[in-house]
Amino acid sequence: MRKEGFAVAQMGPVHLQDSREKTVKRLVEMLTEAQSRGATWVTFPELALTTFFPRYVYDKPSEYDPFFEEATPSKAMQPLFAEAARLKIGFYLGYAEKTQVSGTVRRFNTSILVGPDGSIIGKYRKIHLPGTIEPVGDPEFEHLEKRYFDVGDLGFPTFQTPAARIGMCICNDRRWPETFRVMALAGAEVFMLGYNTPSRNIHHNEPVHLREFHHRLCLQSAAYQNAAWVMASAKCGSEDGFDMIGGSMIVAPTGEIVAKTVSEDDEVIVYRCDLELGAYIRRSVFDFERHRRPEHYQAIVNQVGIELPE
Ligand code: CDT
Repeated sequence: MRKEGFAVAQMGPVHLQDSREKTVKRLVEMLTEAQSRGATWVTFPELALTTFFPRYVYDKPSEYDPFFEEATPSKAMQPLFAEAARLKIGFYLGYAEKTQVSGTVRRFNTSILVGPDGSIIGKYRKIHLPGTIEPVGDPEFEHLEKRYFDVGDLGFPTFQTPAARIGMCICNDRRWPETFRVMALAGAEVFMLGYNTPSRNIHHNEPVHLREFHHRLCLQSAAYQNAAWVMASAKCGSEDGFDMIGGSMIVAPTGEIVAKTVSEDDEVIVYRCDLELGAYIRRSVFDFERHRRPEHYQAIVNQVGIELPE
């Protein structure tokens, strides 16, 4: 057995007026709890330092730049980095990143993986950005990630850590099976992801039980079909009146949910994950080397939309 304690630290709402200082204090408290309960890794949510600002319409960079971090670690993140290094615990953190790429300002919906020694192991920039560039005109359904963020430019990298090979993705990425298969093909044993999922579907009105069902469906199938552990962390509850689903969870490579939050508030769940369980499944039913047939999967990389055969 190769067991390791993993925690998921779910966050309740972060309101527009909440300071970064107050929010990071909440993260530090959960990190401390996770460590005291035996975890060596913690997964925090997407855009964990601020409210989920893509629900609001802003026109000028001067209006939306205050939600972005320009350094890693930024000043706001420093107490979290310091405490994690002191406790020797690694973490995944989602935040809005403003940077320069080839002399041009770029903004990404980003996550970083920080090792138990406080060093940055790796970075991921969200690829499947949901929503629209232009406002739809109804504040209940506004979701403007395509307006504020560039499409991630780092692919789906995986990182070897002392505990396991870890892959990262963010929220809407979990609805796309390609996300997880690409990481699994690069050896990921654990997928970490943070999310902010509005209780209302941005495309159409849908009962909230379906929002939660689709969330579980994606995570459980990703875990099972790729023989990997999934750590999924929500920012949830009502942010200034905008509801988001909770349901943070840890899913085993069998597809079973082994730990799940019950609140829509700050809450830590911990599970001692057996990394050998995934390894066994990858040697049997999902032995990619023996069973995959990529010569029949070409449409997946050659096409974006549906093309009817002649
Ligand atoms: N943050 C984020 O990516 N939210 C999306 C909303 C899409 S609604 C179909 C999500 O997938 O949860």
